[in-house]
Amino acid sequence: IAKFSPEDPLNLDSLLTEEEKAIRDTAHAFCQERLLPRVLDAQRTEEFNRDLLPEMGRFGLLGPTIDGYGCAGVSNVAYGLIAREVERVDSGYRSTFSVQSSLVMNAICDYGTDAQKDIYLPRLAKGEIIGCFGLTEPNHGSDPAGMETIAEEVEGGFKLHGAKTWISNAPVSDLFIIWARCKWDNKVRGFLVEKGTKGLDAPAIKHKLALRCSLTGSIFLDNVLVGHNALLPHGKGLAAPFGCLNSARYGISWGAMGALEDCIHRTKAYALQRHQFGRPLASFQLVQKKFVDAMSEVALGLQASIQVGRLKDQGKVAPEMISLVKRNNCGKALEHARRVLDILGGNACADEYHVGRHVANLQVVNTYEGTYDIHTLILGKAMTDIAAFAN
Ligand code: TGC
Ligand code: FAD
Repeated sequence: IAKFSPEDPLNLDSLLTEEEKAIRDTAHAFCQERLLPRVLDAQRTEEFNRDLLPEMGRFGLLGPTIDGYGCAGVSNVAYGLIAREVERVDSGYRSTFSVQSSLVMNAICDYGTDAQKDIYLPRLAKGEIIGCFGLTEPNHGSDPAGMETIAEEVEGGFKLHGAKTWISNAPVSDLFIIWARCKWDNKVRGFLVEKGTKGLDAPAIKHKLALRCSLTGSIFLDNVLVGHNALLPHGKGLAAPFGCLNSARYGISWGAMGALEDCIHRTKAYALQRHQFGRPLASFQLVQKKFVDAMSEVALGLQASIQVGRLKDQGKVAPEMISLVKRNNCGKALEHARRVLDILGGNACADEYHVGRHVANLQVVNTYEGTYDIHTLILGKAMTDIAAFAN
C-alpha cells in the first residue's frame, strides 16, 4: 500500500521526468536561498533589486522553454514547476519572471526576425536587460481590441503614440514591447522600443497594496519614432499578444498553486504549535477542514496544470484549456489562501507571517492576464457559442 503524502497528495512527482525534478529542485533552492531572504524588505520598501534578473539568468530560469540563444530549452511542465517555486515566495517575483520569459522573450521568439532574436534573446536570457509587455491601456483592460495606441508609417520607420498602464517591469525596462493598432490596415502589431527613445516615458505606479515586490508602471508614448527594424513582423492581429498570454496564463496556473502551498505550509506549522483551550489549533475540526479543503484544491489544480503542460508540449493545447486552469487555480488560490489566513488570528496582520502578503498578491493574480470573470466568459463562449462580452 502506498504512503499518502500531504505535501504531494496525488503523487505529482510520479508524473515528472528526472530532468523536471532536477529543475524543480534547483528552482526551489534558488528561490528559498536567494529570494525568500529579501522578500520582506522588498514588500516594505517597494524597492526592486535589478540583480534579481541576472541571478535568475545564471540559474537558467529565464525563457526556459526556448531552444538556443542561451536558453535552457526545457518542457512547458518544467516552466510551470519554476513558476510554482518562484510564486511560493512571492507572486511579484513570479510576475517579473513571467513577463520576461513568456511575454517578452516568447513574443520575440515567435514574431521577431532572426536579427531581433540574435540581438535581444541572449541578453534577456542572461537577465542583462529587462523587458515589459504593454497591452493594457487606461481605457482598455479586459477589452484590448479597443486600444487607442496607434502606429503610423513614416519615413524611415514608424511613429507610435498612446499610453499603457499597469505594466509589470516597465519602470526598469530596457526593452518595451508595445502593442499598437496600425493606421495602414487597422491591425494590432507589436513594436520593440528601447529605453531612452525620445518621447518614451515609464513612471512607476507607487504605493500599491499588492505585488509590491515587482515594479509596475505606466508607459507614455509621445510620437515616438522607431526604425523599420522595431516591428515584430510575424505577428498580426490580437492573436499575436494573446499567443504570448497563453504561455503566461499557463505559468500562472502553476504559480498560484505555489503561493497557496506556502500559505498551507506556514499556517499548518503555526496551528501545530499554537494552543488555545489547552489544545493545538490544528486539533480543532474547523481548522482541519480549512487545511483539507486547501490541500485538495492544490492537488487537483496541479494535476490539471500538468495535463495542460503535457498537451502544450505536444502542440495539442487549446486556449480554452489554459483559461480553465488559469481561472480555476487563481480563483481557488485566492479563496483558500484567504481562508487559511484566519488560522493566524491577530498575527494575520503581521507581515513576517507572509500569508497576508500572498492573499493581497493573489487578488491581482486573479485579475491580470484576463480576470476570473473574463475567463468565465471565454469558457462560456466555448460552451454556448455565444460571446457574452461582444457587442
Ligand atoms: P476575439 O475576437 O475573441 O479574438 C481576436 C483574435 O485573437 C484570437 N485569439 C487568440 N489567439 C490565441 N490565443 C488566444 N488565447 C486567443 N484568444 C483569441 C482570435 O482567434 C482572433 O483571431 P483572428 O485571427 O480571428 O483575428 O477577441 P475579442 O476582442 O472578442 O476578445 C475578447 C477577450 C475577452 C477574450 C479578450 O479580449 C481577452 O482575453 N481579454 C483579457 C485581456 C488580458 O488578458 N489582458 C492581459 C494583459 S497582459 C497582463 O496582464 C500581464 S500581467 C503579467 C504579470 O505581471 O505576470
Ligand atoms: P476592467 O477591464 O475595467 O474590468 C473591471 C471589472 O469588470 C473586472 O472585474 C472585469 O472582470 C469586469 N468586466 C469587464 N468586462 C466585462 C464583461 N464583458 N462582462 C463581465 N464583467 C466584465 N497589463 C499588461 O498589458 N501588461 C502587464 O505587464 C500588466 N501587469 C499588471 C500588473 C499589475 C500589478 C496589475 C494590477 C495589472 C497588470 N496588467 C498588465 C493589467 C491587467 O491585465 C488588467 O488590469 C486586467 O486585464 C483587467 O483590466 P482592467 O484593470 O482595465 O479592468
